[in-house]
Amino acid sequence: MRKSFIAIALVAAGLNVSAQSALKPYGVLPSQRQLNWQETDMYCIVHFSMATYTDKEWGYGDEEPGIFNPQSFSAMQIVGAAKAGGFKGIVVVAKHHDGFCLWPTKTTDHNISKSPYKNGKGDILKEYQLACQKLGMKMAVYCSPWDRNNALYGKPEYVTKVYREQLKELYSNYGPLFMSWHDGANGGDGYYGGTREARKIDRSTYYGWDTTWGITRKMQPGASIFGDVGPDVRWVGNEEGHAGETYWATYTPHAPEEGKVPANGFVKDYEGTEGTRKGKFWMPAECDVPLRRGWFYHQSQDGQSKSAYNLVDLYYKSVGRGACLDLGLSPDKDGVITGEDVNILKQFGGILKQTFAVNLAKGAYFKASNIRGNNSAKYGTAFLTDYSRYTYWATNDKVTKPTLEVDLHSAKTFNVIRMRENIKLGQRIEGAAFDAWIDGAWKEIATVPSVGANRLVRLPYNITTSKVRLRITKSPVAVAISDFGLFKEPVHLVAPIILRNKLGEVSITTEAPVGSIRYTTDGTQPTASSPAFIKPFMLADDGEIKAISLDGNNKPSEVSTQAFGLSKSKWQVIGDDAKKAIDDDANTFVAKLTSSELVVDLGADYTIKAFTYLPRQDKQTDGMVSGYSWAVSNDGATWQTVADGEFSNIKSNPIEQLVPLKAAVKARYFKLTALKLISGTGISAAEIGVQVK
Ligand code: FUL
Repeated sequence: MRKSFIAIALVAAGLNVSAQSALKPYGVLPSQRQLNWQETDMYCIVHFSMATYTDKEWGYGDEEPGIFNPQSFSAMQIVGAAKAGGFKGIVVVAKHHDGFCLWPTKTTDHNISKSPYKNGKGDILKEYQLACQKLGMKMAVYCSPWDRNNALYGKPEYVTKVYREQLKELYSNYGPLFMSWHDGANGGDGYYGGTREARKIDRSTYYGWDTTWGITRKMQPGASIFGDVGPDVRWVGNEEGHAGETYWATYTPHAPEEGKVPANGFVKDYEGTEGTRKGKFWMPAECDVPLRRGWFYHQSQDGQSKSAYNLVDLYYKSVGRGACLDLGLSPDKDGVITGEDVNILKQFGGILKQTFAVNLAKGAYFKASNIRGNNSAKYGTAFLTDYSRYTYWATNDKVTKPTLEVDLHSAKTFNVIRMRENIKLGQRIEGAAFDAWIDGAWKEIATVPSVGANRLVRLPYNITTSKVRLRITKSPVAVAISDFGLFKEPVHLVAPIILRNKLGEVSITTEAPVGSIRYTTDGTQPTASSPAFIKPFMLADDGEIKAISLDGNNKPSEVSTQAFGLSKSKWQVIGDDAKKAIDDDANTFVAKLTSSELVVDLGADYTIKAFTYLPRQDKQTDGMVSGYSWAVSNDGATWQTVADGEFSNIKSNPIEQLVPLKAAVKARYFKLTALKLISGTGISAAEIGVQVK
């Protein structure tokens, strides 16, 4: 009698008396090692090996160990630079596709003990391990399955006696490892013990991954295994460093069906960018991207590293969408990160530190439309700002579209919103909106299609308000939100944008008004006393322009750098209409289906030092050149081939390929011939060019 009276009274008071049981997990869930990986947020992958010395992206496997001889290799400098950037670990490329092992392995002679480094007593992996221990950084290894040096590659013994043994050595001597990184570039031509041939393997069966991963699990149980399709961490499908705006940590990978491969050949890669809603596996994405243009150090790419603000942008598009960021670092021939790259990392780390130092929502009054079972002690909003990713605010089972009002007590200015789900209970939310109280009314300022482990909304402008509201707009089940934050990015001066038109005129602009723009054309860093940019100027030859913006107090922005080849204003494409390859517009491209040549008349004789090839930029691969020959002529009739080779890794990282010629050559015509394509027939190109200086 008395009991039911109380119940009626509570219902009348609008309170929920139905006891809510513990919140049920939704869908597939992360393992403990995946949670540990997720919390790493950002780490660096370091490419330093044979290709550093041969100036290539992929070594062929015939490199002499004698050329590996860094004079001042410093694991402390490299790991320290990553740490200053806010990264929490490094993945060491212990063996790249060329097969050279940076540790004294027993599995092959092609290793560091045969190099002059420390008189054959060197062990780069050990040096990294000690540096990581000293600096409190996590360590992981990348051991390329594809080995262009090994005579056994392609036979079962390579997997059982070489590759797995190499992994065992790495696992037993250099742990604890937080990841074991397995890239997907497999099979093709190589040295293979001197046979110099192409070897094809069946990617799905050759490596016997189940057995290999059994070894990883046993010897490094804490290591998350990265592969194109997991099993613990998937590739995001591009080497540009971003996940999809809609991003699911769950994934059902499937290989393209025979005969149904779309023209781009990238079925699973595209799917990796967003993942699969209600996917079969918990398999979050890693976004890998090099800081420089390529993964290895190339002097020709000095001055072209991503700026700190480029990295900030990528951070929001990777970590800010719930994935992890893996930034490529490339020590130079001496064995250290260049001063320029060190500074960029430091600046990037500083910006993030400053941005996330103060959560402006901490101490706010949170008013939730529903709290699970009215049990604030267990499911209340206080957990939103306690810095734990796993304590959370939850709603009743039937409440899937709750709102949360955040009263900041006074006006606060922010441009970043952070929100996290407790992923131990799965990825649940399928849509959320954010409102700000502006001029006496709620105004929607952003929406997101997914949340997961981390969601950062970066507004392009500051909002000043005393009240913010979160609305969950779609969720199949009750929500479990572990974090809510508001932050403000430090103000920065916008670096200028440098462009050259078809006539060869350079103009320099900024997105926002600045005090002045200063520039140089001789490769030196611009300062307040460099020439001011007033009007467009001619740059007919190739060259490098550097520019800065200055505010009213002469405070400089970061430096923009733009390299240009010989101006194409007087060029003509011979044979047919392939003008889009010489229109100085990276977004247009030519795709010839029946001929595999592009021929250009430069209009006059030039002494050519290098040529460039920018593949199509539309994410398609038909006609994309991976093997080339390049010839010159003085009359357009007799040709001399002056270069041939491969554009390594062009499919995954389709950046401009710069090929310096062995000796400069005087010519009026050049011809690029595609000898090998990623897919399709003929040849395609966004731009082709030459350098004459
Ligand atoms: C890819 C490789 O082919 C590239 O050379 C680079 O190592 C990148 C991180 O992974 O699969």
